[in-house]
Amino acid sequence: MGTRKTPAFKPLLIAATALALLLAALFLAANTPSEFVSHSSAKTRVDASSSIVGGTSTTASNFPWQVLITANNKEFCGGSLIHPMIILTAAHCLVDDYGNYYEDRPGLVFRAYTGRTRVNAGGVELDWHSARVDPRYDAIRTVYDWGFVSLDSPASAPTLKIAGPDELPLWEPGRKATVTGFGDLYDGGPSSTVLQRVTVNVLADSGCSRYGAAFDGTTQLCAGYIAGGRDACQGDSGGPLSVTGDKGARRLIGIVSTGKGCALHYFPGIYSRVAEPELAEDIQSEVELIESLDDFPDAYSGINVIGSQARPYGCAASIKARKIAEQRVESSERALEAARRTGNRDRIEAAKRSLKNAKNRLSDSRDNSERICF
Ligand code: 4AZ
Repeated sequence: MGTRKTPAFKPLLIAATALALLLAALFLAANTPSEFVSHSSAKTRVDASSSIVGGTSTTASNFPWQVLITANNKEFCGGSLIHPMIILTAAHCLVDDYGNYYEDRPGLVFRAYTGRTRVNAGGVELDWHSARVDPRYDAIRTVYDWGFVSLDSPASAPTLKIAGPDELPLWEPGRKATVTGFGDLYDGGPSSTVLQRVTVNVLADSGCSRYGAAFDGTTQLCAGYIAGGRDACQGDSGGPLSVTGDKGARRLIGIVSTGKGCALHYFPGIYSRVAEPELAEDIQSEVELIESLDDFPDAYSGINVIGSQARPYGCAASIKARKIAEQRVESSERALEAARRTGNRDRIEAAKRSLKNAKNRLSDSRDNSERICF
């Protein structure tokens, strides 16, 4: 779907828009609902590209907040349960390019599930109430590409919080993140029957420089590999880009949004930048608005969807290692004092060498925990 959004395509898009409107009207009049879905879903409205490429099969128990959204019982999009009564997904999974809600189209039935390892069996259906997208969503530029599905009754699955402002180290460029979904297995290929996961690198904006002005670093996050090979693809849209912190903390840092093809060299995936503190605050406000508009019970109102205090994976271990290194320095210092009291030159020299080693190790381990924790 990325190519469609490059500036070169804009004049064409305007002409195509008029034509598409006309065709859509004819199409709606002439087609059955199931054909309609297969031609208008988030999965097929874009250029040839795929879902999770280069990943491995996983199970819903590893990603219990993963949501599968189906349209007329076909895989349509992913999502994340961020609140017991709210799914966060991509805006482009909920509205068409003119801002019309798919859920309002006659003959189109949307369902959402958690707990599905296989695309068409198991799990729990969520009680779909109403879809709403961020008012700033722009289908041409794919900015602010997120929206919400409120539920009529709370889901029992655990939620995934958005990484908070004190958790920026979890997703700075260079960190590993995981993207999951039932999307296409390769560019233009079939979607997956089993939930897939793949590890990608969080990249600086410069990693998406080949997209030119089509990449917007204020609302989009670049993640994947410059070399290609592993990526989200069509049908993964709306699904979570998540990170694992220490003590098993999991956080949402992005939403599968767009890209040029899938897993192509120089074209990493583009995700909605939901953990950027300002944007996360916007999402929190939107959640609060939905809680009130939809009259959620008190027990499901005022819920904080933003996490705090999670530390990057490996930080706790690196701090333990540093404390041990500190103790080694202290005991080496005591050993040196003891050696000096004996007056034995050889013993003093040996103790000095081991103190020096211990200090070097402490310095390495301080650098290591700085690198991992901050
Ligand atoms: C899509 O069409 C799509 N490679 C999603 C993600 C990516 C490409 C396309 C990223 O929904």
